[in-house]
Amino acid sequence: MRIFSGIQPSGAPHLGNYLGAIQSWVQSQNSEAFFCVVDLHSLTQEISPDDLRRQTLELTAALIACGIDPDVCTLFVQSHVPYHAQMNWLLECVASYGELTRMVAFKDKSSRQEAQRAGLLTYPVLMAADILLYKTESVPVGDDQKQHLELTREIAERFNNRYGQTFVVPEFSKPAVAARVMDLQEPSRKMSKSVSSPLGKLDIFDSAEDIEKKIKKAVTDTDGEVRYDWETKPGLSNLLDIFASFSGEPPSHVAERYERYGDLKTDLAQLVISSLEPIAQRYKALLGDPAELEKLMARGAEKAAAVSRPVYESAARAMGLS
Ligand code: ATP
Ligand code: LTN
Repeated sequence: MRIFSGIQPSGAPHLGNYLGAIQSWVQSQNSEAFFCVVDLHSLTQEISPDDLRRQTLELTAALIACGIDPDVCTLFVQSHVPYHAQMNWLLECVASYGELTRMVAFKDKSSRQEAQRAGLLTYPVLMAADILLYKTESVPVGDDQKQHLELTREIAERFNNRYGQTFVVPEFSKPAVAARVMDLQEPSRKMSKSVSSPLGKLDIFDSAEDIEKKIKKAVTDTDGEVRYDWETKPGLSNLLDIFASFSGEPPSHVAERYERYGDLKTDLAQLVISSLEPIAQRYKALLGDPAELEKLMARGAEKAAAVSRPVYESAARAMGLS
């Protein structure tokens, strides 16, 4: 099955990225899987050139530390393969302004930016380009990306109808548990690299002390009963989801074992710390050899370009570009 997914190098991955996306990438990786560090997407937010360069390398190392194996699948950096930006332009002339302004992520992020970058509006078109360039069948992402994927499907179908069969129409795939990890301080909004406060998001490389502190301080409710119920207990249900996706059991079973929030939080902190520790160790070792990482990235870009180039060329030809 051809799989494609991407993640922005806009900071260390947090629990939402890990449980909502990276964990399912690791489980589903095969020779037909493409995973991409989408550095072009990060330019839609303010980021210094040095930070972008460093974070791109760090995220590549983090993905390998989490279990993505560049010998099994293709791991690469978006800007290293020129067809993404080129395909983006073709698809900007297929998508409509109206459908882009309806994207929830655009409305949310543009309301937080003072000088709104045009790239924030066209961001989902670049994402569609990423996906369609690889004839992707399945896109493992968190729940927050569902609307972008629906737009990708719409763009693919419109292109195929207008210019002839060119693209595969991809399917959305999300994890069974923790497809939407919420902010620990504001459980009504998703945990996010760019929006969450330091206490609201738990990064996978946080120290054991920080993990403990953030989980202890996570917002719950005052009724005191441990029960899995997203309607009335979003903060607690979020913690149960996190617990469940690390321990591999249903969240309601976890809830049955606890009577007090404090005990649940203490055990959850220990579980998160012990699960993340080996990843942090592998990450440190990988960053100690940046030349090897650069080599892996170059090999990934070569493999990705070999697949995406003919798809770009057939789309360009179909539109009348000679
Ligand atoms: P930002 O909020 O700053 O745009 P992000 O935290 O959403 O960034 P991305 O790089 O955009 O991070 O997302 C990478 C992957 O992580 C995507 O598949 C996305 O669906 C998933 N993801 C992001 N946040 C969450 C979350 N809170 N819960 C579950 N999955 C998430
Ligand atoms: N928009 C996505 C990141 C992303 C992506 C993709 C995900 C860019 N291109 C292609 C899946 C497939 C996000 O997580 N914010």
